[in-house]
Amino acid sequence: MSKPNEPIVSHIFTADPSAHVFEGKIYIYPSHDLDHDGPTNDNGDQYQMEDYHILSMEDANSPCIDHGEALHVKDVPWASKQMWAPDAAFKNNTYYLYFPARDKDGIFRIGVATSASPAGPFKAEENYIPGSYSIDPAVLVDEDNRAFMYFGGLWGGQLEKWTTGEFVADAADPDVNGPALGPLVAELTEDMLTFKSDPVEISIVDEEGNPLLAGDEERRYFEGPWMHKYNGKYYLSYSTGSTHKLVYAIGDNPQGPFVYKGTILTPVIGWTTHHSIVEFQNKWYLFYHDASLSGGVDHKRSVKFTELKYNEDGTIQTIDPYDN
Ligand code: FUB
Repeated sequence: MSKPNEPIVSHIFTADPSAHVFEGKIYIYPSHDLDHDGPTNDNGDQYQMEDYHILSMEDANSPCIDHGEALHVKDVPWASKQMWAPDAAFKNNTYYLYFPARDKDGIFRIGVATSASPAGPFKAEENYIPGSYSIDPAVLVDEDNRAFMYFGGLWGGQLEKWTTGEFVADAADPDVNGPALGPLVAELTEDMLTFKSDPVEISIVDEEGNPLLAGDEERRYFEGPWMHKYNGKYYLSYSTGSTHKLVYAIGDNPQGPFVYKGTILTPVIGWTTHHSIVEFQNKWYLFYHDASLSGGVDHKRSVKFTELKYNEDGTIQTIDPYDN
């Protein structure tokens, strides 16, 4: 049986869960962490994932099923390594798996693969999405059927290397007193396989309308964007990376701007934190990961979930992952 705040599976290490309700069940699209003891660095070389396993749960109390390997890097013609945090979407009677990986030049790009089933297997397109770069795709199919991809991650995710519009391997970090880099958003074409136009940077501002600064590590965007809607508002949530929190900002438009609101999840065991938010059977759930099962090894993580609650004004109640 699945239980809140416990690993939903323990036979493999899983991370970066993107949860969706498809065909009346909860489907979880996680990264599959490899169990290795190689070195760790700020470039994220320890995150050596090679494939994806898709998980599902009939409901929040049911056992979690592993549907097996859904896509392997060897079957992605353009990719070389590091199949990082994926997401999935359903449109045109097709399931789409979006995933970042390094291309043959070592540059992170975002690819797409398709399937008739939410559990896969998925078949990858020949090339990555033209104009895509960096990591952590999250896709919202809005109520009007327009689809948006949110993506981008600092450090190992290379986002700060793209500020000129080209990849600059030795680009300097953003000035700590200047605006922080936001995540990117791109509308997807009707067939869900390409961007309609170039990605644009999302603005995240404080309550006074001032952009969050790059040095504001408690609140600024780092990686792992997620978009959900609640009472007609758009909620952009993300990881603050170096301060290890999941935080959120609210806006009226899927492309922003978004006003910073607060913390969803306080730090978990392990360096990274990454999540998704999904409504299922009239409750809201936060899917997240930590490294407790491996005794705190950053790249051996496990997906967990817990209920997420809103206040009457639409703000989210902060969750302590270890307050059971
Ligand atoms: O899992 C590899 C990377 O670690 C993800 O892409 C990031 O969001 C972080 O969780």
